[in-house]
Amino acid sequence: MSESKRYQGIIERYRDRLPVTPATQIISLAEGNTPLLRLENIERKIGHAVELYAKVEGQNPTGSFKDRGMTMAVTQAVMDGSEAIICASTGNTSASAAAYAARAGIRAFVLIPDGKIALGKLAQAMIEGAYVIQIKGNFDEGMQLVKKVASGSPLTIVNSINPYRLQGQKTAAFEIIDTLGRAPDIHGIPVGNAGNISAYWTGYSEYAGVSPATASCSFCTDACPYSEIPKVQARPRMFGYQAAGAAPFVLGEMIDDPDTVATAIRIGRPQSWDLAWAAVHESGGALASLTDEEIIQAQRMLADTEGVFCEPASAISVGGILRDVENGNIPEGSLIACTLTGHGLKDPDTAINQSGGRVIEIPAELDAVKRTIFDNL
Ligand code: AN7
Repeated sequence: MSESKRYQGIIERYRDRLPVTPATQIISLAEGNTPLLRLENIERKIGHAVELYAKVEGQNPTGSFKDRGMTMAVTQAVMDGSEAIICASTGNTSASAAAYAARAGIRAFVLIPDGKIALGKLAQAMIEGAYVIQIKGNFDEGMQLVKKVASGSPLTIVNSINPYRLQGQKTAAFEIIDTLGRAPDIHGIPVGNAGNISAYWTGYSEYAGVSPATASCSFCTDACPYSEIPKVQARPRMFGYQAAGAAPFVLGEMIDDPDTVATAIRIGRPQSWDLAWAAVHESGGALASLTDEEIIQAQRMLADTEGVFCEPASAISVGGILRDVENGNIPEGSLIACTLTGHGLKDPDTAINQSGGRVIEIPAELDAVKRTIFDNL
């Protein structure tokens, strides 16, 4: 097969918009090129005239959007001669870092919070040969430790504070525009460490030919400079959603003990604080929180209405958007894209516990099978 026809990942596809040269040795697992699925059943069900799409990022090589950033960060780390990468992670970053380190033939050290990591993610990091370090603490504590240990060392941090991560992740916005032929009116996205919302905003801004703000906006107030910047039509309004127990943006301040069923976004001290505020304010968007119950309900609805199984942290985008459509914050006629950040199989425990579906146990006899089926037909 001709190499030029084989899909080779986001760096190859968007190399003119990424920090690479012809000499760059790309470390890729053919990430990106994920489906933009129209959620037709949900559209019909809600009875509002909106066009709703999901960018299904669970279909990336390690099952989350992190792969877009990781291909870029690990490619750069190897070009810089780094022999090891390190990250703190609620799970997906560790799975992705481990995979790309394996692909590159370098070491990965991952710090994960005690207990609160979904089983699938742990399995990935372990089988992919990472040094999995479980700390008696949460993600935010892990992040601080990573920064300290990496400082002045040959380790490359591959959390989203590494600017190459956001460069890779911005390609999801490119793909959405390339698929739709235009930018959506609204983009809904989960917010944890806040790298992804910032990356999407960069991507949308680049395609619209404008630079996103880089100045700091440390707090959401009426006097915020970003609220004065005119909205560029070719960019969507960014709607970010957090879990109610881990919603520093909604509270307007960092928090110490985040907690939520959506363990991926159990983060109280987001690293991309200023960039995320800038994205929301520049775009005329909003930040809101959903309860664990609303999150699980959205996860279940996506699965049993559309057949799309995403993890709880991902479902928050669709749950939040539908609530904002319902309460009029999002106008009728809007074209909306939501990012479903990670695959549902990452967290089988939560799916089974919350599914509400029952496994029916019967004897291995024809009569019993018949009765069970025909009673429920
Ligand atoms: C499924 O893996 O932070 O706001 O360490 O796994 O860019 O942090 C994961 C974050 C949303 C939030 N959805 O994205 C990690 C980690 C899923 C995630 C987010 C994460 P950011």
